[in-house]
Amino acid sequence: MTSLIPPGCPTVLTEDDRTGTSVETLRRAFMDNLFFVQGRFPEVATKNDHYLALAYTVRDRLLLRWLNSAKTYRDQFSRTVCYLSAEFLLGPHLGNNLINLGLYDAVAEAMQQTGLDLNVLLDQEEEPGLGNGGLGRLAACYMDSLATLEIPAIGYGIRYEYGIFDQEIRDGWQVEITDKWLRYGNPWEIARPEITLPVKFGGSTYSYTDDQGRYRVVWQPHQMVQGIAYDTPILGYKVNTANLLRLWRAEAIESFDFQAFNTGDYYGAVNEKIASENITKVLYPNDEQLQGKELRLMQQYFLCSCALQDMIRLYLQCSSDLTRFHHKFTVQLNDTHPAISVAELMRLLVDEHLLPWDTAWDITRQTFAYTNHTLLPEALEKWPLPLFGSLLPRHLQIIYEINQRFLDQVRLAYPGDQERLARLSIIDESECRYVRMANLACVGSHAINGVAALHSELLKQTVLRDFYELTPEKFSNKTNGVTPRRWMVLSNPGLTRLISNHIGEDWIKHLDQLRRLEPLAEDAGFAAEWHAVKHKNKVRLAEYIQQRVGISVDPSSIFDILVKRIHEYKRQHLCVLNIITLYQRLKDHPNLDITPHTFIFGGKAAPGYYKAKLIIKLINSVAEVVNTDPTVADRLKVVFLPDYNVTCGQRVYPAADLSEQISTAGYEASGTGNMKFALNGALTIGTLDGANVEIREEVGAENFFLFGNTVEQLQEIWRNGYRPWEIANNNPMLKRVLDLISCGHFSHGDTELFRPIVEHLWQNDRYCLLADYQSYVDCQEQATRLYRDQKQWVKMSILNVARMGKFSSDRAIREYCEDIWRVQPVHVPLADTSYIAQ
Ligand code: Z2T
Repeated sequence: MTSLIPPGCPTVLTEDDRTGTSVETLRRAFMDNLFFVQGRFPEVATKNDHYLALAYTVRDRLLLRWLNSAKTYRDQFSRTVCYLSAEFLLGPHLGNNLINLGLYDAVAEAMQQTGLDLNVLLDQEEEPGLGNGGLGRLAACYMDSLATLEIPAIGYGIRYEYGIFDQEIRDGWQVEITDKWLRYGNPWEIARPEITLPVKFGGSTYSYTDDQGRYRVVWQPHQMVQGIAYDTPILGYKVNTANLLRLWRAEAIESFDFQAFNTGDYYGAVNEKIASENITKVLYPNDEQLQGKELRLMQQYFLCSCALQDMIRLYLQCSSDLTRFHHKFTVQLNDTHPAISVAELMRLLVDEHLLPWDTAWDITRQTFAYTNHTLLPEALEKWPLPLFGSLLPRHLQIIYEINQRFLDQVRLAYPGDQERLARLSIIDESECRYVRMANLACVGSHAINGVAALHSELLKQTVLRDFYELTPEKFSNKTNGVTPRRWMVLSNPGLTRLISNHIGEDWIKHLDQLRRLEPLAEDAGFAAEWHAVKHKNKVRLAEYIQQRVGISVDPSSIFDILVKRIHEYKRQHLCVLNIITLYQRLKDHPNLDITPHTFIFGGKAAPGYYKAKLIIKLINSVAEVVNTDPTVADRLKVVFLPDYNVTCGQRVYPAADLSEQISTAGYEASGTGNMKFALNGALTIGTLDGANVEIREEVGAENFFLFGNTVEQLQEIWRNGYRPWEIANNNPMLKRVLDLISCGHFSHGDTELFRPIVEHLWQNDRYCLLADYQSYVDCQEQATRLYRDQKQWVKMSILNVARMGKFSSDRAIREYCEDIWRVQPVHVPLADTSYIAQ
C-alpha cells in the first residue's frame, strides 16, 4: 500500500490515518500528530515532541483494538479475570506496543524517512515505575500474557503520582530522588473523569431494623474521597485483544468540602482536599518489609473499594442479579495488599446491596483467590486493631463476624485445640491485637497459591500450615513466568532474529518451541552466531557503563551480573566476599592467571533499610579499590549501575554471561530475574531456592552452577546451633576477607563503617553467608574456568535457552486459567473502521 500515488497528485486516503499500518500511513499520521496534538512544526519540535507524536500514532492503533475488545466482552458478558495489585511495574510502553502490534519495523522505517531514529525516541520514554520489584513486574507480565492468550481481564491498581524513587549514587551511597514520571504527560492513559467512585474512611457505624424487618448497618464516615479511573490499554502479541489496566487516583469530592467552606474555613477546606489527594501520592518503597503506616492502609482500601465498586457497576449494567457475581468475575489478590477486598465485598453486598450474609459469603469466597509471594515473617501484613478500627470501623465488625463463623467451624474440626484456634484466627490476640491479612485472605478465598514449587511446599509447612491442614484442597503451586515479548523480542532483537531464522517465530507465543534449538547446540556455525550476538550485546552494555559511570570494562571478560532489590536474604554481600577473595588472591599472586571478570550490580534499597544501603556502599567501596589497583591490572572490574529499573533490565539481561541467584535457600519465593537471564543465554550460579530449583531441573544439572546448603541442611545447621564464628576462624581466606573489610581497607581506614555488616556475619549471620561461602567461591572458580572453554560455554548457553520454555508467563497464566479462574479465551474480531463515518 506504500505510496502508489505519483508525486504531485492529490493524496487519496487509501488507509485510515488512525488505524492504517503501512509505512506511508504511519509517517503521515506521525506528522499529523506532531502538528495537531503536539502543536509543533518540524523545525522546532523537540525529541519529546517526536516521542509523543509517535506515542499518539501508536495509541490510535491500540484504541481500535481496545474498543473492539471492550465491545466484544460487553456483548458477550464475558467471564473476566480481575487482577488486583498494589503494584504494576510496566516498564516503557512504546517499544512493547510496537512489538505486539507487529509494527516495529514499519515504524522504524517511517521514522527513518522522517529523518528520525526510533531508538532515540524509545529512549525518551519515562518508565512508569509503579512497583518495587518482582511482585509488580509479575503483574505486568501477567497482563501481557492474559491479553496474548485472549483472556478478558482487567488489572486494577493505584495511579501513584510518584512511583518508585530514582536512585542516584553519591560518594558510594544511595540517594533517593522523587520519580516525577507524569512530568511530561502520559500518552498511554486515558482519564475517565466520568468514572468516579466514592470511598469512605473513619467515623462510626450504627444499626437499625428497616421497615422490612431487616437488620441494617450504616457507616457514617469521617472522610470521603473519590477515585477517578485512568485507563491504559494492554495489547496482546499479534492478537486484537487489548485489555484494560484501570488505575485509580484519589481526589477530594467537590461537594464534601463545601461545609467547611461555608463556615468560613477556606484553609481547612483546601487542606481536606490536599489530604484526599495524598492517598495516591506515592508508592511505598518497601519491598518485603512491613511499614504499618496508616496512609498505606488507606491506599490499600482505596484500591479495593474502587475496584469492587467498579466491578459491581459493570455487572449491574448487564444484570441485576448480584448472586451470580462470581460467574462474571474472578478476582486474584496479588499478595495480601488487596486482602481487605474480602471484607469490602461483604460490605458492598450486605450493607449496600442488601444480600443475606450467607449468600454474600458464598459469592465472596467463590470470587477471590490469593497468591502469596513471601515467607519472610517481617513481610506478613498485620494491622494494629486501633488503627484498623478507626479507619475502617465497619470492616472491623465484618471481620469479627467472618472470624467468629470461621472459628466455629474450626472448633468442630479440632475440638479443644485452643492453640490452633489462636493461630488460625484472623485476629492476633498476642500482646497487641492485630488483624492478620494473610488469614483474612485465606479464609476469604477458594484458592491459595505460592509462586514456585519449593515456595508452595514451604508455605504449606510453615506460614500457612494450619490453613493447609484445614483445607488442603485450596492449595496449589503456580510457578512464576515472564513474558518473552518484552524480555526477549524487545530487549534482545539480535537473539530473536537468530532464533527465528532457524526455528521460525512460533516460539514467541509458544515458548516450548525453543526446544527445537537443542540440536543446534552442536552446530559450530550456529554457535558462532550465538556467540556474536552475545558479544554485541556486551559491547552495547559496556558502552552504556562507560557513559553512565565512567568505568571501562572489557566485553570479552565474563559479565557476571547481580541485579535485584538489595536485601540481606538476597546476599549481594556474599558476592562481595567472593570479589574480595579474588582480589586477595591477585594481591598474593600478582601473576595469577585468572579469567578476566566484570562484576555488575544493580538494585535499590528500601530507604529505611540501613543495612541494605550499607551493602550498596560496600559494593561501591570495594569497586573503588579494585578498579584502581594496578596489581589487578584490569583483570577484575566491579560496577554498580545506578537506578536499576525495567529499562535498565532490558539492557542488562541480554549482555549477561553469568546470572547470580544466590539467596539463602528457603527465602526467595521464586525470583523472576533468574528466568530473564537464562532466557537470554546466561548460565546461572545459584542455590536451590525459589524457581532456581525448577530452572535447574529444566536445563539440566550439568548446565547449572549449583552451590550452597539446601533448605533441609540449613534447618539442620540451625537445629545444631549455628556458630558462624567457628566457620570464619577455621577458614583462613574467609577470615582474611572479613578482616580486610574490618580494618578499613575499603573505607579509607575507617574501621567503623562496615562494622554492622561484618559483626553480624561473625555473630549471627541470619542468612548463612558464612555457611555457604566456600561452596560459593569454589563454584565461582569452576564457572569462570569453564568460561575459558568458549565452545563448551556457548553450547551450555544454547541448551539453557532451548530448555527454558516452561518459564513463559503464558504457561503460568494458562495454569491460573485452568485451575483457579476457570476462564476461557474470547476471540476479538476487528470490525472495520466505518464506525468513524457513522
Ligand atoms: C516482591 O517483589 C516479592 C515478594 C513480596 O512479598 C513483595 C514484593 Cl514487593 C510480599 C517478590 C519475591 O521476593 C520474589 O521471589 C518473587 O519472584 C516475586 O515477588 C514475584 O512472585
